[in-house]
Amino acid sequence: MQAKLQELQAGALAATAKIDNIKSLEDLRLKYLGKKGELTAILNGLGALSKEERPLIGKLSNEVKAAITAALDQRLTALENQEIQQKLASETIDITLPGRRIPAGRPHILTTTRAEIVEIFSELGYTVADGPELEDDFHNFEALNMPKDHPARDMHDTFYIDDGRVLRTHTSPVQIRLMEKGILPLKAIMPGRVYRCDADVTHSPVFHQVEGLVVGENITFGDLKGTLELFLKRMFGAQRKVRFRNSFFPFTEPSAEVDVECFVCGGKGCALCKNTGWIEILGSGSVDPNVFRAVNIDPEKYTGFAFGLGIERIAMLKYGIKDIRLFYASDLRFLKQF
Ligand code: 2NL
Repeated sequence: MQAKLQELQAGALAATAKIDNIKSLEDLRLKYLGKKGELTAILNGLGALSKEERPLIGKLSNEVKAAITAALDQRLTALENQEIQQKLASETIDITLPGRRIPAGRPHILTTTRAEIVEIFSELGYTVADGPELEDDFHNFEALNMPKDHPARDMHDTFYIDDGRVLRTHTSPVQIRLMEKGILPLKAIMPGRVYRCDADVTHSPVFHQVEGLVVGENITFGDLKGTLELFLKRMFGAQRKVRFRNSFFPFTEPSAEVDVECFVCGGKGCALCKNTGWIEILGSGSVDPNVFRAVNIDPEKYTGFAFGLGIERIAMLKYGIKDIRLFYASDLRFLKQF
């Protein structure tokens, strides 16, 4: 029995030394120390030994068990370390690899164009106002000298809401609301989103306008001309020629449309300016006395001027953009150019 135990220990230690992976080591542990293991069988059989033999073999069996357990544990630690070393060697991180660039966003070209317009008028002392996009008939039309049957309403391609309200067709209703507050004199611009039921390469059902309004005592058409000339030269360059051309709007009298020298041909005549050499850029005029009456401002005491321009139109002319839908298509190839 003694010899058998010593042989078992020698065999176990030799086998342990040869094991080269954790799985096989576990199998080996079961072979000797598991429930049905060889040493376990001997330990279970101690009861059958004689009284003299039992303590001796019992003691020796425990020593053998301790020796095998120690050898297995030691081998396990060695194999685990080896595994970690292999992992470290094969899974190194190459810290010299350049990082992935995070693409930087930028303001939309319409945002930049609006900001440029707002900046110029802010420097001239204008405040910036805004108001609702869902408007009532009074603020969008009636107060602007366009009664129910007025032919100019047709030109606005209005989106009507069931309850009689409309999606504002221009930012003028913001100016009406401002005048209703009755704080005079006033000098303000209203940038904002407007809606018209019309769509082609130069018209979008949703687009953006900036309108301006100045009301005070002794405000003249000369003030309008000086202000808009200064604005257009700041916006398009001091060299660019500007002209005022007689026009009509229901809410201004007299009215003028303002043209600038063609961006493509510089005045010689081309397809863009239809051979006129001029590009229409905004509408303007002296506030019609009927508009003042609608908001309880005395037209005998106060005068004023107003103007309106389309932000998309300005950006299209300035940057040669041929299709208005490009502004809203979120195509990075387009947006990245600005
Ligand atoms: C255009 C023309 C214009 C106005 C807008 C206005 C507002 C009030 C009173 C008088 Cl409250 N006028 N706005 C005046 C003239 C022209 O816009 O072609 N816009 C794109």
